[in-house]
Amino acid sequence: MNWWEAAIIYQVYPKSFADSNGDGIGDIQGIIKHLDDLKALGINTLWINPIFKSPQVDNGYDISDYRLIDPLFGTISDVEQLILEVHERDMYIIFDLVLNHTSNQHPWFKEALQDKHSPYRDYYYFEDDKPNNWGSFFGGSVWEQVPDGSYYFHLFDKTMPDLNWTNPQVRQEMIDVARFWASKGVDGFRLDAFIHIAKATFEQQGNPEDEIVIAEEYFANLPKVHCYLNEFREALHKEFPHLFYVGEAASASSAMARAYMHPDHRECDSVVTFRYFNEQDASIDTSLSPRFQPKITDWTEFACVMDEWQKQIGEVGYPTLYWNNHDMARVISRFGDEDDVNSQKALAALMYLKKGIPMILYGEELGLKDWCATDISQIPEDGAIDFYEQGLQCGHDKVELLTMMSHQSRHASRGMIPWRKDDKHTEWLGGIQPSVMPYVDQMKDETSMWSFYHHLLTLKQLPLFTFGEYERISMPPDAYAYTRTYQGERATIYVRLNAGTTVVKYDTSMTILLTNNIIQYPQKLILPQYGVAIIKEKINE
Ligand code: TEU
Ligand code: CA
Repeated sequence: MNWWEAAIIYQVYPKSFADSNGDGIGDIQGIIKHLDDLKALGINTLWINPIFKSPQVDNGYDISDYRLIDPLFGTISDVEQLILEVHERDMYIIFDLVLNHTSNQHPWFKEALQDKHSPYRDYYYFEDDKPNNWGSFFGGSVWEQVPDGSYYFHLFDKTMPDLNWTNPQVRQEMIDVARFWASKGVDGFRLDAFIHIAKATFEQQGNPEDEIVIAEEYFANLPKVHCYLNEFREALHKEFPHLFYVGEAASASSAMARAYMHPDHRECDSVVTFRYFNEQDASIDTSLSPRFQPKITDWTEFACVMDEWQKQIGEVGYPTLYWNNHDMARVISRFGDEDDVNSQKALAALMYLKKGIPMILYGEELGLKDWCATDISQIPEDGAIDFYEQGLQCGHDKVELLTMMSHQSRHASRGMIPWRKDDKHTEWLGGIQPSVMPYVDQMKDETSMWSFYHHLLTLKQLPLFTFGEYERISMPPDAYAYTRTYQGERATIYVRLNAGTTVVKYDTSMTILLTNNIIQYPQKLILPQYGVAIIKEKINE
C-alpha cells in the first residue's frame, strides 16, 4: 500500500495561515507552531502552497528562484525544521511545484531578454510576431511584446512567462528542482497547472487579428503532456519511489484524468478536478456581466458528476475530495449557509467519506467564510474595476458590489485564520475576514465545526472509509446517501441538504457512528435540513 492511499491532506496557504513574527503575513515558523493542532484534527499530510523566492505578483506562483525560500516566509533552515517536525509527527508534506511558468524576475528569463542568442531564450516561447489570438487566464492576449520587438507567451499574468517544455533542458531543470526538494525530505508534489505544459503549434491556430479567446483546446490536456509528465516521473522514481504526485487537472475530463493516472505509465497518483462544481448563472442584474455575480449549483448534476468521478477514478486509484481551495470561494459561503454551521457540517459529511483523498483548505475546519473587500483596489481580477464602475452607474451601492464581487474573486478564500480572539486579520490582503470562533476555543467546544471535522476525519482513517466500495443509494427527493462496503461491514452516510425532513430507520443491529442536527427516536432518526447520520452494520458478503 502507498502511504498516500490513506492521506488526509490539509492545504496551507502560507501567507494566511499563521504569523509568528507579527508582520501580518503567515510564515513557516507559524506553520511549525500549529502542527500539533493539525495532527489533533486528524490531518496526516500537509500541502504547502509556494514558499519560494517570488515577487508575489501571483502570491508565490510566480517563482524567481525554485531553490530559495522567500524571506516573507522564512529561511531554508525553517523549511528543513518544518520537514523534520512533520516527519517526527508521522505526517507527510508535499510542496507545490509550478511547472508551467516562472516569474519574469527569474534569472533564466532575464538572460533570455538580454540576449536573443542566450541558451535561456529557448527556455521560453519567443516569437517575432504575435502568431495567434489566444487569451490569457488573467485577461488580455497570451503574447507580451518586449523591447527587442519580439513577443513571449504567458498563460497567466504577463509577469509569468510560460516555460518551453519542448526544450529538454527545461524538462531537466524541473526534474532537478523536484530532486532538490525530494532530497530534503519532501514527500511529494502538487503539480500546478500541469495540464498546460504542452501547447499546439502557434501558427494557423487562430488569427492574431481575431477577438482574443481562451483557447483551451490549444493549451490544455494535449497529448504531449503525458510524455513530459511520464519522463519527469520516471526520472525521479528510482531515487524517490515513495513520492506522491497530485496534479491540478482543472478542466480535464474524468477520462483524461484516468489517463493521467494510468497504472502502466502513471504520471499522477491522483488529480484535482474543477469539474465537480458546475454552476449556473444567477445574476441579480442582467445589465451587468455575470462574471462577478452570484451562481447556483445544480445538486442533481453535482451528484451525477461525483458518481462519475468515484467510478472512473475510483477504479484506477483514489480521487481527491474537496470543496474549496485557495482559488475558490469558501464552502460555507459558496455552497452552504453562512448563518448555519450545520450546512457546512452536512457538506463535509457528504464529501469526505466518499472513496478518495480529502483536501481540507486551511480554516475550513473552523467554518471560515469568504473574505470581503472594502475597496475595489483589493480585488485583483482583470475587469473588476470596469464591472464595479458599471455597477455603481446602475445604482448598486458600494458595499453590495464589493460583497458580491468578493465571493467571485480568487481572494475569497485567502483570509487569515483567527487563532486567538485578538489575532490580527488579513493584513497583507486588506479587506475584512468575517469572524468565527477562534481556533483554540473551537478545539475545546464539542459542538464546534472543528470538533465535527475531527470526528469525521477520525472515521475517515478507518479501513472501511479508506478502502470501502462506494455506491450512491436512491433516496426520496432532497436527501443524499451513499454506502461504503468493506470486509463484511457497510456504512451508510445520510445527508439532507434541503428544507423538509428525511426519516432514516435503524435497529439494534446497527451502530450509529456520527450524527449532527437530527432528532433520534428508538427505531428512527429524523433528519431536518442539514441533518447528518452515519450508520454502520454488519453484512453477509
Ligand atoms: O491555477 C491553475 C489555473 O488557474 C488553470 O489551470 C485554469 O484555471 C484552468 O486550466 C481553467 O480550465 C494554478 C494555481 O492554483 C493558481 O493559484 C495560480 O494562479 C495558477 O496556477 C498559475 O500558477
Ligand atoms: Ca510573518
